[in-house]
Amino acid sequence: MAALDRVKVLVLGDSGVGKSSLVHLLCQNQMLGNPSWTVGCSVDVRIHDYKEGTPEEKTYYIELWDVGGSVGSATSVKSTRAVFYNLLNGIILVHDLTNKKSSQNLYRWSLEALNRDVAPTGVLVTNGDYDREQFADNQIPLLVIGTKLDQIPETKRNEVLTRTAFLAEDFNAEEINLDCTNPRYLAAGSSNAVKLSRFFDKVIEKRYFLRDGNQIPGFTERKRFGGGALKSLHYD
Ligand SMILES: Nc1nc2c(ncn2[C@@H]2O[C@H](COP(=O)(O)OP(=O)(O)OP(=O)(O)O)[C@@H](O)[C@H]2O)c(=O)[nH]1
Ligand SMILES: [Mg+2]
Repeated sequence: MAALDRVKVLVLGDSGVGKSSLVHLLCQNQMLGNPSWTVGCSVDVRIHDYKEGTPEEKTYYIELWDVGGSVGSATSVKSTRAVFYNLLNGIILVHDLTNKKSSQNLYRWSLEALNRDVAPTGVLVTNGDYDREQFADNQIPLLVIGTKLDQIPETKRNEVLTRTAFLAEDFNAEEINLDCTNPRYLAAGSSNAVKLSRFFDKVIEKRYFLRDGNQIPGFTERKRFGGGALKSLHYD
């Protein structure tokens, strides 16, 4: 591939919520035919036109890091996952609209990736508690995506969508709800496609156009800097 500037976006959420299906849809524009559990992490790339249709238009690679959601929160497992969290520029939080627990767990996923659950010893801790204040100063753009909309009966849609709107508000994020097996939900020009494009623009803008960038150091770098204030690092 030609050398284009790129950004790294993590795709996080519980096992089975549809992360791999979503990434396939985003990068290949089609349904993932034979999904199987993701072990470790797999990366796919989407080409994105930043500020499309304006004089500043420029093409970027969006690396989507699909981190397998299986296994729980044992310290060793979380430390292993932390490898993937280095130098991230954005996070897509994925939850299954038919599974409330997967929505609640997004707080944990985001705190884990944003390194907000690092104990003073530098060990990633298991902590089910979350504090909304912890997102108040977050500089990493977040997008909340609810999957399996097709599995929600019409009669329940309002209730479910009200719940997810509150969730997205907690993260100060836009939300998209869709069926990952149906490319129509991200059709060009649709409101979902516009939200998605706006999110990627924001990620690129923070990474390349704002003075301090938005990358946060990963686990190791943070230790190196003494676990103090977050610093901006460049990874290319
Ligand atoms: N009906 C429906 N099924 C979906 C949707 N999204 C995902 N699925 C199905 O849900 C199952 C799990 O999807 P995956 O994409 O493998 O889930 P994952 O989040 O990558 O799971 P891990 O790799 O284990 O973390 C698959 O059978 C998908 O076809 C959706 O929006 N609607
Ligand atoms: Mg997967």
